[in-house]
Amino acid sequence: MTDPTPIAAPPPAEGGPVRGAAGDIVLWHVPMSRSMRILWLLNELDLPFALRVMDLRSKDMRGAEYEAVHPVGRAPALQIDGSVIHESGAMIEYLCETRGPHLWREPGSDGRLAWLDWLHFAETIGQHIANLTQSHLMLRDPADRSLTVMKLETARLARTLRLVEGTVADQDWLMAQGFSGVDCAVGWSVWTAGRFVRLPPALQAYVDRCTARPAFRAALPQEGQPLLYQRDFYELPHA
Ligand SMILES: N[C@@H](CCC(=O)N[C@@H](CS)C(=O)NCC(=O)O)C(=O)O
Repeated sequence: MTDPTPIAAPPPAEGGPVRGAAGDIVLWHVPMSRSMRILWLLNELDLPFALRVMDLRSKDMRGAEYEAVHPVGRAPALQIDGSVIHESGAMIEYLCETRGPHLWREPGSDGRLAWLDWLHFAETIGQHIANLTQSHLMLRDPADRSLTVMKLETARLARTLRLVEGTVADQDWLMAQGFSGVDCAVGWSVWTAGRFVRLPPALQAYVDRCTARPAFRAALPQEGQPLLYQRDFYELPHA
């Protein structure tokens, strides 16, 4: 990672998306959120980039500066090659395609289908994480939470993990040939899912392999950055 100092966002192009200088990569990042997938991958690829850190609980993501980059106000956003990508899966695919073919599976290649499936399946896991994060952490008044929905989402999250477990029980990484970009997508999902469900041994071992990677560790929140999750585990509230 190069200079982590915040840099000014490029001004909005007239009538079009925000455009940075070609060659500049800027990641808009909420520590521990889905944007960690991208920070991890950028570190794996050892690419130069600038990091803009935001706090999900502050007005950072609703301010005019970020609105010019991501009008929907979600994280991550990746400014790259004079354009903006607004979806973490698309960022992983584009970064691997253009900067890390060894972590990609190109169309027509062996493993392409599985690689693509894992990339998108990361968000099947991610949607339940988002729902549980909202219920456990974001709602100010606990009375607004639905225990039924929380139980359902916890069970649905646990079920999604079975697909990953079935694969990483027999091999270290999602692709039999070794670590690839989809491990950044799914690995973050499983690591975060572990705050809401107890991971079975094969999944915990997979998470341990992910977290042992220097590039993963470099993507963890740095001193003074806001923590999205304050607890290792969020128990379901009692009825
Ligand atoms: N599918 C999108 C989801 C983006 C997303 O919803 N990110 C969350 C953080 S993990 C967010 O920005 N939440 C704020 C909000 O929903 O207002 C992706 O993977 O990039």
